Amino acid sequence: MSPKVKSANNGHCRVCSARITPFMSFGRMPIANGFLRPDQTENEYFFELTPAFCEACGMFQLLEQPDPQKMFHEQYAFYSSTSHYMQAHFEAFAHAVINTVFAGRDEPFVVELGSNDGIMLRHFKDRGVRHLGVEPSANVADVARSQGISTISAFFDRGLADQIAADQGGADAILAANVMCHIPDLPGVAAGVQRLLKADGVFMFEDPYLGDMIAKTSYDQIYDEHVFIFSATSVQRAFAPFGLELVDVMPQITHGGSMRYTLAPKGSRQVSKKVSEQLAKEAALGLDQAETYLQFRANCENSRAALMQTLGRLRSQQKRVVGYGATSKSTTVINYCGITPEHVEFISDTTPIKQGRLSPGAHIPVKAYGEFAKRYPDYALLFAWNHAAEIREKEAGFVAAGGRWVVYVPEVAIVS
Ligand code: JHZ
Ligand code: ZN
Repeated sequence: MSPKVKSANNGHCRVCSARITPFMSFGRMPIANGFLRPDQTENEYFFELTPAFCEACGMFQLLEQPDPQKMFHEQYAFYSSTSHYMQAHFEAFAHAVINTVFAGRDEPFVVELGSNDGIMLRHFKDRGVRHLGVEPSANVADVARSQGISTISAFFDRGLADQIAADQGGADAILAANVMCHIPDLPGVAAGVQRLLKADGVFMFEDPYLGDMIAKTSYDQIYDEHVFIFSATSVQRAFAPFGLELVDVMPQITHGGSMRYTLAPKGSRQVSKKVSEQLAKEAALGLDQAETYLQFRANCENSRAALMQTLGRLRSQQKRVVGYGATSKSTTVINYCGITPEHVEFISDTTPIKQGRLSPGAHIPVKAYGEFAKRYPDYALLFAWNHAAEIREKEAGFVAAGGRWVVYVPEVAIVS
């Protein structure tokens, strides 16, 4: 293991402190969103990506995670608003909160953790709702501020919760999307939420769901930023010591299968029967069994072998293969499988900050979308598979021109 990174409490669960051991290693990994300028390749940072499952509390987590400042900073490469579908998704999330949680409340106050470029908070702002975004990555926070969305650049913890509560009062709702699974000190955030939430407030967050990842072998959800992959079981147990009860769960199709969790101060709301149903489903899926993760490991190895066999064959046939979407997830796939610029000529991505850079670890060039459209390749390797519906609709012309997609979730296949 790299000496530069700390393991989780020296081999103990980040939530319950029980001893944990990794069930596999994805090997040496760079920062998933660490797209490099050509002059930065020499000092690239690596760590060992090792997932572990805590048999005591059921939390799926990384043993090692790089320092947060290495991942979230003034050059953070992921802007939430790059997908039209995600824009619609967060508009619907905001309206659901306004129409249900906030119905009948006087001047409700909403706080979003990890508010990125304001993709969700803008809908509260537009409706005149008092809001505050907490976003440590300064560049994306600036985009939100420039649109009039109140945002502070900080990491959320108990101390910040005290400060917000003192300055602005308690929150009617605390929201987080694709954020909670990024924060290693989950108990610290839970303490902050407990402090900031009003007695009748709700805490709602959504993240990629462990059940989907296991069912689809979508191991690319595992990368430096995702220190946890949650289940209803692990969420319920992690927040209970902070007086927060899991009162509802709602599956989402976003990010290849996510779950929205609603928590509230214990006893303040009725617990939906969907919670017990989900817990029973998870037990039936074996999400609390160590053997499930050994099978997952075998599935990852098989997926890797099948993908490299396909890419190797296309390479020997001298086909042009281009990656579609320089996702964070692709960093795990590329580096775990051993994909090189020999297999994939470049990766097309619409995010300006990623263009002209090299992919983390394997140094595959990232180019603007125009390069893809200008001269279609024979095959496009769909790294942004979670946006498949949106992308395949948009790229009907690529398929009509004879192009084919290489996909690897849930299985490696070539599709049109
Ligand atoms: P996308 C990020 O993961 C990072 P990523 C983060 N850690 C997280 O948890 C999840 O989001 C929520 C491009 N693209 O959404 C844009 C096109 O080029 O799968 C993006 O760079 N053309 C916070 O990075 C990337 O693909 C398109 O048509 O895995 C998509 O990244 C579309 C739709 C996207 O998230
Ligand atoms: Zn634990």
